[in-house]
Amino acid sequence: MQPPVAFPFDHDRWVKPIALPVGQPGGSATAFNLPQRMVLPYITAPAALTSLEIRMKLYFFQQSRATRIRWMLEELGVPYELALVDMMKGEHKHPDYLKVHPMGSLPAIEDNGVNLFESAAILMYLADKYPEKRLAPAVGTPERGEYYQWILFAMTEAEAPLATIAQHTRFLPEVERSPVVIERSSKRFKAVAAVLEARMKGREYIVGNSFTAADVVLGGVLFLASRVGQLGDDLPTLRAYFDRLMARPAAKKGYGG
Ligand SMILES: N[C@@H](CCC(=O)N[C@@H](CS)C(=O)NCC(=O)O)C(=O)O
Repeated sequence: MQPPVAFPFDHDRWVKPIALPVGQPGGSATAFNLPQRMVLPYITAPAALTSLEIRMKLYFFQQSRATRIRWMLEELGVPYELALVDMMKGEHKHPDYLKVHPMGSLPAIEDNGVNLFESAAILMYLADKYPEKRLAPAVGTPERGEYYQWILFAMTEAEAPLATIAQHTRFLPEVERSPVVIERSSKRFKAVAAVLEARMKGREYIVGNSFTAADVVLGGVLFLASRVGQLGDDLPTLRAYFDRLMARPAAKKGYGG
């Protein structure tokens, strides 16, 4: 493990290094708006890599969808650095971060000059970028069609009501919360979850016979479902699938920090 390097700036305010064993993918945690020259010395990467070879920056906050991207990067074994955006302090609305993500949302990545946001888009991009890892079915195959189908189903049909429930149970001011909206969204999610429960019966993965980025997308959505109390005992197959996904070392890294 590399020891942190002392810097001539307010270390506690801006930099929270995440120590990673040498030889493991992963990288430093730095504030998003630090000049690059200050960021590079923090990188803890496989011994064979120099810091200059790390090109993947993930804008990260532990309680956000950025965890799914970290999970994916860990699955891929791609070296990366974390640029911490403290949402509790409102750093995601900082003008510097708005240049990265025009909505001021997480996650976003910078990959060797390519700036991307939208978690599912990032996951699909990463799966395609490293075809040798086989985390996406080949283009033009039936499995590829199903891959798109389940990713979009997860993001639009499943995550939308869950995000609404999260807003009305956690994030909105009390006066703006609506039990009616929560009830309606919960009903909608139940219908969606029933489809997923039926799909997963007798299956290990959501698409084909192997783990793909679609499992990361769905795993991330089910993580949200579990957090807002929507992954109940009435969904035993889905819960077992979720548990299997969360037991993966890469997922533990993404969600455990
Ligand atoms: N559809 C987007 C949703 C992004 C999103 O809403 N992220 C949350 C954190 S998980 C956020 O940044 N919320 C604060 C905001 O958008 O102002 C994605 O999947 O990337």
